[in-house]
Parts: sequence; C-alpha cells; structure tokens
Amino acid sequence: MSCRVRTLVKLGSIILFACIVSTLSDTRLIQGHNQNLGEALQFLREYDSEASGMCFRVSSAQWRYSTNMTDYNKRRMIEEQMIRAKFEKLSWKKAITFDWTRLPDPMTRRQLKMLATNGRASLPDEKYNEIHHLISEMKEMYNSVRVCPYNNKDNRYCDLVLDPDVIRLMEHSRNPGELNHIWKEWHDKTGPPVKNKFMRYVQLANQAARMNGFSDAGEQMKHQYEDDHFEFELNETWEKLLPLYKELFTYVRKRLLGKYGSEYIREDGPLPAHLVGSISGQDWNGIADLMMPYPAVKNIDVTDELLRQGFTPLRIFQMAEEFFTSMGLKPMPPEFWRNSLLEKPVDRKVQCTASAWDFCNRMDFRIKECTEVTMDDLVSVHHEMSHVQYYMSYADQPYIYRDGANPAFHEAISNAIRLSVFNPHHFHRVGLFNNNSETYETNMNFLMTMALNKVAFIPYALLVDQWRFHVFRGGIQTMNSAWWDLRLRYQGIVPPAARNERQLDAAAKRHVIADIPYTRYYVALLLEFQIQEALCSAAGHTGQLYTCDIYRSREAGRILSEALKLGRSRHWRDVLRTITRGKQDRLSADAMLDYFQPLLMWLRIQNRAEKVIGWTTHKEDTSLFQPLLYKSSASAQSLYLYPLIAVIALKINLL
Ligand code: X8Z
Ligand code: ZN
Repeated sequence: MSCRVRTLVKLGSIILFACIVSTLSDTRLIQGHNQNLGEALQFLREYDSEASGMCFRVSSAQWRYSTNMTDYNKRRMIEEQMIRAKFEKLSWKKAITFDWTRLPDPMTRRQLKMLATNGRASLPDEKYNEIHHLISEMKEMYNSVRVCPYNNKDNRYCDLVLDPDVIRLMEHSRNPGELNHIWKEWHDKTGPPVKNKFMRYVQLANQAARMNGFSDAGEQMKHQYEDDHFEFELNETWEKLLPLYKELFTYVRKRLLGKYGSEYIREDGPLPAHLVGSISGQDWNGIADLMMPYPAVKNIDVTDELLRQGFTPLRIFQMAEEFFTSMGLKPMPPEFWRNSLLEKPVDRKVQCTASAWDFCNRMDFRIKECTEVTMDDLVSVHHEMSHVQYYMSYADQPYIYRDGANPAFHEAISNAIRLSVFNPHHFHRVGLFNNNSETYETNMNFLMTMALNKVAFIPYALLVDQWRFHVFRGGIQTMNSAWWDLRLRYQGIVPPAARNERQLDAAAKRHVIADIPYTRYYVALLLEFQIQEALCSAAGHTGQLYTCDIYRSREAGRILSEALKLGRSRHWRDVLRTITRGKQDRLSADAMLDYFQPLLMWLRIQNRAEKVIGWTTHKEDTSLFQPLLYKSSASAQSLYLYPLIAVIALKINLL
C-alpha cells in the first residue's frame, strides 16, 4: 500500500500512525520467499496469457447458455467454470511463492498482491469445492422459489416467480393484505431453507480469509478498496446524506399514511416493509404514482415519441453509439454488431436481464438485451454501452487490470452516463421531447422520480454489507435480529409481522446468498454524482446539476477516456483525481446533495407541519424482531447465555 510522505509531514503523527498500520496490514498478508523479479515477471506474463484465454472460454460458455438456456449448454458452462476455478487455485499457489512486498517494481508488486489476496484459493481443495458448490446450491434454491397467490387457501397454484410476478405485485398492488401475504411468502420461502447452508458458507469464507491474512471474510471484502480507513468515508458520507433521506422518508410516510391510514403506519414511526413498492424495500419506484409532487402534470416519458418516429432496437443501439462518438469516444467494433443480442429471440429460451460482456480477447465485446422500444430500454442501452466503452478503453492493460478502478467504478461510470441521458434536456437535444412542456412542476416530478430510486436506496446500499460484516465477525446467532436492527436504524423500515431467528430475511436478497458484495452499490451511488459533476464542469455546464447533459462534449469525452483506460492499474483515488482534474480523491456526498438540492427545498416546505422529520422508535417496533431472550425483562444473564442457547437450539433444530 502506498504511503504519501508529503501528507505525513504536513499532518503529523495521526497520519503517520495510520500509514504504519496500513504498511503492517500488507505484511500480514500471505507471501513467500522468492524475491527474483525476473521470475515474477515471467510468471505474470504466463498468467496474463492463460487467464485471458480462460476468460474467453468461460465467457463464451456463459454467453452460449444465457442466450440459449439448454441443459447441455448449462453443463458445458459449469465444466468451463470448474476448469477456471482450478486454474485460479494454481495461480494463487504460484503467486504466494513470491515475497511480493519486497519486489522493487511497483506494478509487479501490485499484480502479485491482487493475485495473492483475492479469492478463496487458500482453502484446501475439498473446502474450496465445497464453498463453490454451496453458493451455486443457494442460488438454485433462490431461483426455484415459488410463491402462493393471495387468497389461495388450497395452495393449488403456488407458481408466482420473483421476476416478474412478485416484483409486479409489490409495485402495483395497493391491497395491504395482499402485500403482506406476498412479502411474508417470499421471505419465509427464501430464508429458512438456506439458513444452514449459509452458516456453513460463512464459516468457509472466514477460513479462506484468515488463511489469506485477514481477520475475517468481511475484512477481505473491504480490502478491495485498498484503504484501511475506507469505512470512515462510508460513515462520513452517510451522515451528510441522512438529512436528505429523512426529508424524503417523512414525505413518503405522510403520503402512505394518507393512503393506508394509522392502522398501518404511525405518524412519527417507521415504514412497514410491505408498503414501499419493492420486495426488498431498497428503492421506492413502485409507489411513485402515490408520491408525485404534482400528480396532474404528466411525467416525462418519450416512449410514445420513439414509437411515433419508428424506432427499432437497432436504432436505439445506434443512437447510444452516437452518444459516445459525439464525445470523441470509440464506436462499437464490427464484432459487437455481429455478435450482440439486441432483441429477444422467439425460437429459444434466453436469460433476458440486460448485461454487457467482455470476452477478454481485446476485440469481442457484446451486449445482451431483450430490447423493446421504450424510454427505459433506451436509457438502459446507454448504460450497458458505457460498460462496453470501459472494456474497450482498458483492453490494452494486462488481464488483471482489465476491471473497474474499484468494485464500484464500472457501475458508477455507467450510471453517470445515464444521468445525462435520462434527462429532459438530453431528450430535447436528440429530438424526442419538446422542452416547451418543461415547467417547475415537471422538474419536481422528475427529481422525485430520481429520489425514489437513488435517495431511497442510500441506507439500504450501506446496510446490506454492514450486516454481512457483522455476521462474518461472528454474529451468526443473531443474524435475523441484526438484520432488522440495521434496517430500522438506517432505513427506518420494520417488518410487517414478527420475525425470529428461524428466519433469515437477508437471504430474500439474491446478492446475499450469491456471495455478491453490496458496498459497491453505495460507493457507486456517490461516485456516480461525483463523476457527473466533474464531467459537467469539463463540458462547461452551468445551471442545476440535474439538467446537465455531456452529449457532444469533447472535453468530457477526453477526460473520461483518460480515466477509463487506466482500468485497475492504479489506485481508484488516482483515477478519481484524473476525472475531477485533481480536485477530489475521496468519496463525497456533496455532488449528490447538489443534484437534489431543489427537491430538498421543496420537501422541507411539504414537511413543515410534521412533528418528526425521520422516525422515532418505540418498543412496538423493536419487539417485532428482537431475539426471544431480549424481550421484556431480559436479564443480563440471559443475554449473556443467548448465543450459547442459540447454538444448542440450532443443533437440535429448535430455532
Ligand atoms: O444488482 C444490480 C444490477 C446488476 S449490477 C442489476 N443492482 C443492485 C440490486 O439490484 O440490488 C443495481 C442496483 C443495486
Ligand atoms: Zn451496469
């Protein structure tokens, strides 16, 4: 880890201490004795070529399966993934023979460190296979969950799937009984069946992390941000965003209270999870119709105009390509147009979630999207193509650096581009929207739509991994109460019914059981606005940040391309410095606050008469999820004994 001596001298002993700690934390990581630079370079050359080839084979097999979901293609994909897992293990074994902290070349050090510290290859073969197997089993179980419809007493047609059935019901039903039922069904069917597997996964992930020199798997996940003090920035930015979140929350509660009444919501209390428009409660887009500041004013939607102008999926992709070339970035290569899947095929089953693909051979990049001619898909094609721009920009880097600057960067860049595209000014410039219809009211409606998506998401994006870190640190006996404790503390959300430790409500979120870290979404959310602000300033934008569109700005394109081509070869703080022309190297809430400033003003006026901005927590809220022995007169002794009792109870399947 680098240590900036000039800062040390200026800021004195506190920073000096911090620096020694981070240097120490590198030496505690696993490493061998070989200090021969020539051998290290030779190993990295071989690794680069083999890993690129392996990536091509796995991506090709994954692509074949995702675009033609047959059993045969699935088997082939799993076979390739297993070959890659073996290769990763061998590469790790070789990488840790080097005494990489002592090698003189910083780039060699960086690459070896990445190889030695990421992943779980440190586990013995049996356990390495076991954890992979556990994760895929949990994903299979999650995908096979089927939910019974409301008022279906004989359980005959329990065939509702998450996407689209559960998602749609949570968005569109306004019947609290039905919402409660679906919410409970989903949580009761996703959590308890995977609980034992999840606990074993935690144990194995921790073992792998410890063998890599970390105290637990949470510490290993945080290490991806290459900064021992990164958590401080997470908390600092959250505190700055909290007032904005509370204003939105208060306004949403008032409207929900008006809709459902005090039987469901206390006027100063938290929100029940089943009434916020999504099964996870992570965003509140689903209840946008109840929340519009000016419901009589039509919201921006260019779908009709796209249809009127005869757009096709192909034309949407060409329009997205022109967005990037207008800024001086590269067009999509011929392989992209030849191999991408732009529309849903009629002759086979495909996995329709939009995604962007890098085949790791420096020329084959693709998008898979079952595009329809709608505003949403127009925006999402721009988002996916931003990922491809990133892939193309860092294609000349060694394989290990062909990635976002940190785990959040890819999504942050694509979402920053989306801010320019999903924007009345941009739609006007590309001939899809008549900006005569833009008024104060349409702008507030627009910002509310964005806030229900982005502002509502802030605490959830942070708390998922706060929970995971707690579990990895040893909080396995109180997993469910810890989950709800965090959801109440950060989001002000409570379950619609009592929960206990038999359940595992965090497992209702796919990322938890699929072993996908979540801090990246919090970081991406903030970076997205920081990047947009920086590119807008380069583009010479004046006026409100939410009206900025970097389309046709060569200067914004130049800066973007300079940052993207670095991939992961440099610390993300250096990449952020490149994008912001030296102004920023920390995570900051300021740009996001600036973007939503006009809405914050409006919300403050709406909430003037509210007694509580945010929520108060009563016993009736916490008693919904506290572990059995916490309830009422829990003595110090019973609290102390609880973990022990829970372990015994789990063993005999009582909990
Ligand atoms: O998982 C995703 C993307 C893929 S990176 C669809 N997201 C998170 C989620 O759905 O929970 C995007 C927003 C957060
Ligand atoms: Zn994306």
